[in-house]
Formats: sequence, structure tokens, C-alpha cells
Amino acid sequence: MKFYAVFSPVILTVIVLLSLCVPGGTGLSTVPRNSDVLIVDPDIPTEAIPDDVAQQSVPVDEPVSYEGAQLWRVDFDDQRKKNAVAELQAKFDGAMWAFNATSVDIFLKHPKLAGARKLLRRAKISFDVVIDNMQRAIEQENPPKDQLELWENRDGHHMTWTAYHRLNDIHEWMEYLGKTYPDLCSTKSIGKSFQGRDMKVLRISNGNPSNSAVWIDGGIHAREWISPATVTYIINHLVEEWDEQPEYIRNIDWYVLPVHNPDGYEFTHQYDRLWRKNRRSAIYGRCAGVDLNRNWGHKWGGQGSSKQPCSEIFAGSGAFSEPETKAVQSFMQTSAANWKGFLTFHSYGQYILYPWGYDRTVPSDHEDLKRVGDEAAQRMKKLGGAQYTVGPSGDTLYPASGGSDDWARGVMNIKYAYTVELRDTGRHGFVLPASQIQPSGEESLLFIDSIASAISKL
Ligand code: 0X9
Ligand code: ZN
Repeated sequence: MKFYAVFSPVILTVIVLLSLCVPGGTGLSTVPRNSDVLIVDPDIPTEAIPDDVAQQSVPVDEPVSYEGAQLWRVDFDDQRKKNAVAELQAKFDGAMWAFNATSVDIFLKHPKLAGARKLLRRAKISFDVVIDNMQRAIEQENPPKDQLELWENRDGHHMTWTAYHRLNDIHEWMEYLGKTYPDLCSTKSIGKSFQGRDMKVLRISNGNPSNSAVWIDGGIHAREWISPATVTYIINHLVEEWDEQPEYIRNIDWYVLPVHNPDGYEFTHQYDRLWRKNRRSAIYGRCAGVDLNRNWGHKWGGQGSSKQPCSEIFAGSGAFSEPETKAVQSFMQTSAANWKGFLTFHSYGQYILYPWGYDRTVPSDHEDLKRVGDEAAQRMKKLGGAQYTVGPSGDTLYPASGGSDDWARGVMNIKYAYTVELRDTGRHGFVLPASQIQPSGEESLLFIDSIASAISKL
């Protein structure tokens, strides 16, 4: 894009400032990858694809290769550096993956590296190469397939917490839990994704009618694999060690959706490891996918979301335009459950975030949310786990409207609504080695324990 030729310095400054508020930037940075062509995944049931879309479709061919692509951590502590980062986004398709007050993680594809390096050297801005070949990192993230096959066929399921599993393994294991522990567990498909996959929820409950209820979800962002892995780790612990749990955990009805974005999740396993959004099909050459964490109905379409289909933070055509968000909204609103907690797991950065996300402001009881979050973070650290930063989302991370946590708090009035950004702080980013599932699961158990304990005191 001929960025400087098109925009005046004043407009440039405004756009730069806006683009710094969000990961992946605004429309400036999000030059479509393989998403600007009309593609439909070949293994989805064709009846799930509307006719007008199916007729326009061509099959996806080769998986996306990230050979030579790099993740850079760039200094970001003054306006000059921020402008340079915006230029990296605009001119070199740099995708902003995460940032804090002093540095930003920028993902760059191989052909753009030389130009981007030159830009930073000329501006005398220092940076570290955190991942020097993304394709290599992707290949090393999960144990090799033949090793995975060796572990198969125990107890009628294939689930483990030493590898990242496909959707089918997760769903079959949930069915197994329902069959094995019928007095404690039940499964329900609360709807279908855009491509027709089930949105499977596991309910864990002792059936006590006075119970409070807690919602947990993972995998709303497709590439954040540690999230479904951690959420299933939590389920496994609760179910397999139910009798050893304290009363405040046993007197909660737990509703868990491990893979909120099943189409995106499968797409990351088969075609593009770094896909974020759902798989709403591109129509007439436009980009595919809606960011499901910009699609909820509290302050939808505000700061930190985009109206551009090609953006990584595209909010969709309206609040709840997507079947994946609509299904959860309907399920929670029509359920008789006494919702007191809403916990949504993402990665990465190691944050415990609470509302509001749409702006740099807090609800009146923010001190309660901070105290409970801090307690959890302290216990997690003490266990020898990772260090989590606790704070209101818009202020601690960046303002982003249309998130599920804001809806849970703003519309459903659920007191303990948190977004957890799991491991790590950027060394591996979204491509976190499977060996970290277990420690991530252990520290997250302490988090849900702290929330359950706080709910019992309400
Ligand atoms: O931007 C997001 O959706 C979340 N971060 S991520 O890197 N996993 O994409 C943070 C969402 C925090 N909540 C709200 N802003 N409502
Ligand atoms: Zn996320």
C-alpha cells in the first residue's frame, strides 16, 4: 500500500494512534493472507453452506506455510517508535500480536523481513527476534503424529494433555464423560457453527437446586490452542476428582464449552495455524471470518473493533450476527441457571482481565473483581506457576468492544466475569509447546478455585 502517498501527516497520526490500540492493527495492517479468495473447507458438510456461497467456492489447496516468518519484539515506549511500528504494519503487513507499555510483538512474513529490518535500523529502533522461523515453531509445537497414534484407544477416547487435539477427539471425550459419569456429567450441543459443527457444552453438576452456575469457554479465537487444552484440563480434574473437591466447588453447576469456534479451530489444524476468526465464508471476493470476540451485544461496534471484513478484528454485520455467539447468548439467556461466573480463556500474555473491555473504565464493584483476581494470581505464582497481571481489560490491555466478558457483565449482570489470557508472555506466543498444557492447567485450576470460593461468599 502506498501509505504516505495517500495520507497527510495529520491523518497519518490519527490513524497511527488508532491502529496502536489493537492487535493485528486496523484495516491498515490486515492485508488479507489466503483469506481474500473465496474458499470453502473441503471437509465440511455441503448442506451447511448456503447455495450462493457454495456455487462461488473453490476448495482450499495447500496448507499455509510460515517458512521464514518471524516474530519480533520491538521497542515501543515513545511516539516515534509507535509511528515506526505503524509503518511496519502498513508497509510490511506486520501483524500486531500483543503489546505492553514498552514493547510490541510484530509478526512478519519472510518476504517482508529485509525491508522491515531496514526501516527499524534506519530509525535506530532496537528489536529482538523472538521466533526466527515460525514454520519450524509450528512443527515443533505438538508431538509427532506417530507418537500421538500410539496413545490412542484408551477408555474409548483419545484425549491427553500432552498434545493439542483435534475437535473430534475433544467431542468424543466429552461424550465419554457423559456416559461414564451420568450422575455428574451431561453433554448438549447448544447450536451449530457457520459450517455446521456442533457447539458442545459439558454440564458438571451434583443436581443441588440451590447451586450457583459458572460458565467457562475456550477457543473463541481459533489459533489460541492452549485455551481449549487448558479448559479440557479443568474439566478432567473436576470430573475425575469430584469427590475430593471442596463444597464450594461441588455446589456450583459448571457449564463448559471447550471450543467456542469449532470451524476456526479445525481450520488452524488443517490449513492455517495462525487463523483467528470464525469461518464465515467470503462472498464475492471479500475476506472470510468474523472476530467472535467483537460480535457480542454490549457496546458492539465501538473502539477496538472494525467494520472491515478483512480486518482481524472485524465485528461482523451486527451484534450476534454469528451462529457461534448467538448460540451461547440464547443458551445462557434461556437457561434457568443462576449465573454468577463467566470465565473465558484466551492467549497470550498472562493476564486476568475484568470489565470493562470497551473502554478504559471500570464497573462500580471493580475492587471486588480486582481483589479476587489478585488472590488467584498470588496463588498461581506461589504454586510455582506463571506470573499473571490483574486489571480492567480496556486499561490493562487495550480497549476492544463487543467482547463476551462485557456482555456477560453488562447484559447478563454476572458479577465475576473474567477474560484470562493464558501463557506465555511472547517467547512462543500462540504457538506454545504442548509441554506447557499441564502447568497451564494446574495454575488455571487455582484460578477457578478462587472464583468458586468468592461466589460461595456472595
Ligand atoms: O482482543 C481480544 O479479544 C482479547 N485478546 S486476544 O489477544 N486473545 O485476542 C482480549 C479481550 C478482552 N476483553 C474485552 N476487550 N472485552
Ligand atoms: Zn483471544
